[in-house]
Amino acid sequence: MTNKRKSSALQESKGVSEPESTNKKAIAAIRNKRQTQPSAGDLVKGILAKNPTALSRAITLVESTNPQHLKKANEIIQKCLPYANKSIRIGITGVPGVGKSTFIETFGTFLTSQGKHVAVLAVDPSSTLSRGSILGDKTRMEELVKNDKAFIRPSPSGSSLGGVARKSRETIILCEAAGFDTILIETVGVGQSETAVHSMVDFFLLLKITGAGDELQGIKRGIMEMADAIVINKADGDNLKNAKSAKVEFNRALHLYPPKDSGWQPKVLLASALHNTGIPEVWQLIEEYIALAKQTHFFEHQRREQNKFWLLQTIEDRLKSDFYANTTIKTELKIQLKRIENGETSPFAAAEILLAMK
Ligand SMILES: Nc1nc2c(ncn2[C@@H]2O[C@H](COP(=O)(O)OP(=O)(O)O)[C@@H](O)[C@H]2O)c(=O)[nH]1
Ligand SMILES: [Mg+2]
Repeated sequence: MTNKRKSSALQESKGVSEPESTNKKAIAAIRNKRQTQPSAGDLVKGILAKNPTALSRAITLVESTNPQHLKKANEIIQKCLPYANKSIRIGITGVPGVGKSTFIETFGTFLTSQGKHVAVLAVDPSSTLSRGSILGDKTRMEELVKNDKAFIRPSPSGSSLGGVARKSRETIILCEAAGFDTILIETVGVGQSETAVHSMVDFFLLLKITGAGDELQGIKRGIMEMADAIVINKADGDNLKNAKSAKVEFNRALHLYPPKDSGWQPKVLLASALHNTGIPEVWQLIEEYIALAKQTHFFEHQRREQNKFWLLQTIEDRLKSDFYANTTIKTELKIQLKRIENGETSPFAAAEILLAMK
């Protein structure tokens, strides 16, 4: 997604990392869309100069399926890495309708008012066709879309969650190199997407709303354990009273879990994304967490562990996609599937045959 109004945005501190003359050339090359493609080096210069077009174009390369584009994307990422990692990455999850997009609009706007530069990404493997929930939700992010200090990118398309998540991870690096110090990643609570997002953020926020009956019902197993904070959204109007009692209930539930590796005790807060209440308190809590995690070095430790995880994940994804893309295997797979249908072979014998093929 490119957004003209946003585009002017990032240029306020252009020329910080590179001499002005080289930047001008690089940016001219980037703008010169119709003719030659800008080189990886030009895009890197543009990103470091906080040029939003360069950032968008590099992200498009990351999201491409063309091997040439991916090669270029890898080169850009490699060059941006030394300038990345200087941000706070926050994951935001919750069931559809809980108010994630509204929350990001209000919270993101608050953060920019504090001088932060906010990049908003989404991990939503279900939105391959619609090009991302954020795009559809732009009405909920009216202010942030126009905001000079914000960059919003919808979910990348991809056939697998692993693919979508890998692209988002690389996009984080590019955003950080472009000077974004706060990364917000929205994820729908479907499939394993929240697990993927949890493994790429420093702080994981679960949004909840109060409903009828047992407040703890309907939470997928494991999500409570991942949360560093639960924000009960829509704590406004007639709902405020219910929200307050839900807070007590969630707090009690959180204490039943074993302590987290970070040593952090997750907290429950009330907020209204729509009426802008409780928002600074959420940021204060995140800052408290980051201070603790940095002091204990858990912060760096977690990022290192996440990098190891993503190395293995990338290998797995690649092996799998290479395997299924192989034409000999494709043909044999059809044959073996047919044989299984006819009861002529076992899944294990068929798998052996396929795995032995190259
Ligand atoms: N009363 C109230 N409504 C809210 C609040 N936050 C979001 N909503 C509404 O809830 C609906 C879903 O919000 P949305 O941000 O799209 O949720 P998402 O699906 O989690 O991204 C919209 O109609 C919002 O206006 C809130 O704090 N209070
Ligand atoms: Mg949304």
